[in-house]
Amino acid sequence: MSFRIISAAEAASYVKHGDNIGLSGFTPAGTPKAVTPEIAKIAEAEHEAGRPFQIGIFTGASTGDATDGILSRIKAIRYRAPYTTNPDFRKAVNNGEIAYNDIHLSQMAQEVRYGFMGKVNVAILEACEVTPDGKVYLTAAGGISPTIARLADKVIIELNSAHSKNCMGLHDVYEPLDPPYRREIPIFKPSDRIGVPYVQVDPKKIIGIVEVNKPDEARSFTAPDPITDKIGQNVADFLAADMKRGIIPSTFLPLQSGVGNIANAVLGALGRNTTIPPFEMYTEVLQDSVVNLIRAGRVKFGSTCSLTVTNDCLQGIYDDIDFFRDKLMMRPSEISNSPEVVRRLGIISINTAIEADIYGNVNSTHITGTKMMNGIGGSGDFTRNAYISIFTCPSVAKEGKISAIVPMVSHHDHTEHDVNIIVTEQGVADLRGKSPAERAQTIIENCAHPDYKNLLWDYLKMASKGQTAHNIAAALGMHDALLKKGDMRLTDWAEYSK
Ligand code: 0RQ
Repeated sequence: MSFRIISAAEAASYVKHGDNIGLSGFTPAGTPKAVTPEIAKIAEAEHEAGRPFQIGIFTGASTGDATDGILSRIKAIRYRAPYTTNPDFRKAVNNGEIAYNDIHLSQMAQEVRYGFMGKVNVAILEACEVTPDGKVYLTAAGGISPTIARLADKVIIELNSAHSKNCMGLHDVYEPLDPPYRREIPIFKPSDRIGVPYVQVDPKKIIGIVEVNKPDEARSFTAPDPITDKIGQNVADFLAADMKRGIIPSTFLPLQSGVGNIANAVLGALGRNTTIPPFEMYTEVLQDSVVNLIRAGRVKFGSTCSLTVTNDCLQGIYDDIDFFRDKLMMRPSEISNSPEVVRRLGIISINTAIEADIYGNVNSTHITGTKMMNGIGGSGDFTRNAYISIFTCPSVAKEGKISAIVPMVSHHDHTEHDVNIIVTEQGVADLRGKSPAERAQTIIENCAHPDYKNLLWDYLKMASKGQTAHNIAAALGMHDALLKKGDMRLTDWAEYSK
């Protein structure tokens, strides 16, 4: 079957008000970029004509400005799941304009299959190659593509020549059956290949191919600063010490690491610490630092959902594909983030907290309990199932006005039952095997910023005893001080003991 070449505008015309669109990609990597701005133009015209036009978006993780940015600015998004990082989308969510369902990334494909979010009307997949019998070779991410391609009524392919055809073969596409027929996912080491290198789409559903030449909307990283460097160093030293005392096997264990500047700095530090042997990654996003470590022989293999790298770095992989082909693999998010596989492989997970409380509960998503930052991403998939779960963050934010260590988190993403280690630039709190009282001592002593230590010790003194000591009236007092006085250092516990 030969497919029609259509314009992005024609492709967009198949998307109707009230539809749900499914997108390939995971982070801006591999996300379609040509059709969504055309959908935005239709929405704008419809709004000007006084007619409603809003859609739902199902995707792997965050997208770029060409999707979440453009569509949220013109109020064309009714519903979206999961993770996103776009500042305009964030504003719209926090203004109550978009129904945002922030779920674990491993669950996205299966919740779409289970029918929790409604129908997929149109799937848009970015590809580097399509064969006449409907084999779609994805670009820089696995995401939820196999599921949306199978469930959608119509499929649009963005054939993007900015991605080299050398990407063919880097994917391992596997979609589990749903219960009661689900079997084990047969991955026993990060490099195990269990599927096929393409997404099979029913050719009859492909309404056309949009030819595109647009690089991924990749974000660049700020260079590590002394704080992120120190956090990275602390993580590397901690892991090296755990290996020395036999908790981590001498062959080491596969690592997962989240996105962002801290994650990039942590990986850099791990690479430099040569007491840690060359290791493997079983992760959801792979950033530039890991690609450099593969080149340096410090990372032996990277299983990931996406190549969330800068465009130069991606081009470097494509140019050097003979070197990278047996060292990299991309998987759909329900496999890269599978709790079953994470538990089996004994992953060491490293994710980022917005704040942690003195007992080890972690908030990764909400500012002062109400405003969405990005979302939970895959951090929960890995944390609860990890061999060792680590959270990192600077001990203070916003020039010291905010402490990342608080008496009680203002929103819960990861509970004290799941969090093993907290690392700030101040030090490392090892919570394993400890009671809540012991955890509080360790976290305040090792992780809190000196400006906040006494405030936290004083909180503990005024807390009523129990398995988990708290003063319920004062537990969010530091957040209250931030909201009322603009600085957590101005917290006055006396206000709560009246
Ligand atoms: O604000 O942007 O105005 O400077 O949050 O913080 O320190 O630059 O760190 O870029 O790694 O982001 C948790 C948001 C951290 C991110 C979070 C402010 C701070 C700054 C960014 P500015 P940093 P990062 C991977 C797996 C989700 C969970 C996860 C994230 C901005 O890492 O979304 O790891 N993680 N998922 O000033 C107010 C606080 C704050 C604060 C930081 N306590 N109060 N503002 N900030 N702490 C994702 C995937 O699965 C794909």
